[in-house]
Amino acid sequence: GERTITVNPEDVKKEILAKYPPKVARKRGKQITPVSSEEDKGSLTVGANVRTVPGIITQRGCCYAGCKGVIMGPTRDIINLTHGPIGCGFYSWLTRRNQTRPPSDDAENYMTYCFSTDMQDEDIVFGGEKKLKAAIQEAYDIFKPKTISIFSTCPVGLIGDDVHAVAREMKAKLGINIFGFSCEGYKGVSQSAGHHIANNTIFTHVVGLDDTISDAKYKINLLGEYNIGGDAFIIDDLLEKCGISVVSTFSGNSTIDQFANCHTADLNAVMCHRSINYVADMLEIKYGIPWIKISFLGPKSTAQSLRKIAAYFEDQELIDTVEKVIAEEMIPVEAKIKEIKPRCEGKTAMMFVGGSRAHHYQELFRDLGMEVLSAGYEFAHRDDYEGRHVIPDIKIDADSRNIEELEIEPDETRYNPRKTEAQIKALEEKGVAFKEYEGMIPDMAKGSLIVDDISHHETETLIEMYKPDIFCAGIKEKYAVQKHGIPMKQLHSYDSGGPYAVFKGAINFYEEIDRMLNANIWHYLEAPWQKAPELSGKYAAE
Ligand code: CFM
Ligand code: HCA
Repeated sequence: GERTITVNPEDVKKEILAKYPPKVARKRGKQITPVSSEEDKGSLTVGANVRTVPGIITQRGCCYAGCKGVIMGPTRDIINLTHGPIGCGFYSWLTRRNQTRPPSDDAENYMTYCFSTDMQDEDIVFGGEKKLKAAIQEAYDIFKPKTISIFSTCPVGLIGDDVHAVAREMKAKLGINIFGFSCEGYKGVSQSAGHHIANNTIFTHVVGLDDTISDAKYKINLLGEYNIGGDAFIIDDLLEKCGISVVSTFSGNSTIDQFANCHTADLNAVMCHRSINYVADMLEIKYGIPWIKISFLGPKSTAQSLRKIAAYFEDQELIDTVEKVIAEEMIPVEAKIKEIKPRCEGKTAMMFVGGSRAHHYQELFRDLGMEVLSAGYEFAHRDDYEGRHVIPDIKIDADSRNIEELEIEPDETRYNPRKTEAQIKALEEKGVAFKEYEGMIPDMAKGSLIVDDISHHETETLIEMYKPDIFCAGIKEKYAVQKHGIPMKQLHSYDSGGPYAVFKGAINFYEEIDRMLNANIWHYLEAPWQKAPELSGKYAAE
């Protein structure tokens, strides 16, 4: 449709930066990118994955959240034990809406439990290892789990507790798999560091332990799908309908045995690249399993992803089944768009979420004829904006599972969308594989603004200048945005809604956006001083 945004994104950027001290303005300026013309999009950059300005009120979370909550949280049968004061364990208890479906009532399911060592002053002063051992023993005695994992919180790193030594000792003692994560909250600049630590640890301690190969015909792993609001359930249903088997999902509704067996899949389909690209790369380098980027958000992306998977297997029967399923599933989707689009067309949205959804969800809004005025990630890296992925030129020792070298943070040799054709050719000759991975930039319209690691002040300025019809982010932003009289949809937890993935979920999403945009309540939300500006002085004085 028509993509016309009348606000000048350069003006918005200027207005945002005008309120900052010069040093902060210079730093933030690199992370705020106006899309001023369609032609120049190929040369745009977005500064990302850098330290947040202290005190700026960021959306970001911590390394522990990325490791314990995001990657390991959706696993069902691992006892995830937080080593730290009770707050970290308590506030990460069931706050992410990942779901699970144990095969029977007596199957292991620790999802609803909150395990913590509950460190006290005494443990901080004299060390917490004794308490950690006791907690592991207690969890083992009560639940007899197959696996226990330990998550380090900030004080653990500060006082020097060795969670890995404790894990080794208790593993030998109890004879079950026990491993620790050095995911102290302060590490790195965001949740992103926690994803990397979780990926490396699972690869080191679990992947490859079970070599049983199932006789399913088309075996894939679904990487970076966390079953928020039941998304993974309906993705599984759709894949099953196509005859595609999922060996392991990282990590929605997953079990430890699935991780252990994931290296027997033929293909890795990567949904959220940001959180799980490390596992995808390691599986490719160590086991030769290729990965492709897919997305099951939006009917077009879903269809394209199914076709990509089918094309990989080069099997006409699968290709035909996939086409049949797409044709069938598209009928109610098209009917729903036809019904709802006239009520939403021409309206505008903004989305500031995590490391992939601020891009993936744009398609669902465009289906309704809506334009995205501004978007950004909390903690993604430059490749998630600028695209192109380069497989690292690092080899793994196949026998020892030594992946130490992959601790190296991605740098210019690994991700660099700005490589010249000659540089790409030279790298390809050295055996470095290039992946098709479109970042956010190609989808952003002329006149839009990209903002990485957005702050509260920046959010308010965007709302005032662009006046979006709907705003999408997380729980911390929800009520501040609604006080502007703008409907706010959470794209992390989906509020209480979902699933939104694949064809069926798209229908749910369109209905939800229609309800929110066309609810009358927002028109009543006007403060007295918005009608009569002279009152603002009176209210301020009171
Ligand atoms: Fe990937 Fe996620 Fe996201 Fe993410 Fe997250 Fe999440 Fe998110 Mo919240 S793994 S990057 S760290 S898609 S928890 S399921 S919603 S910020 S955009
Ligand atoms: C996290 C989890 C989170 C938080 C969501 C929110 C999630 O980053 O620790 O702020 O509303 O999706 O649950 O991203």
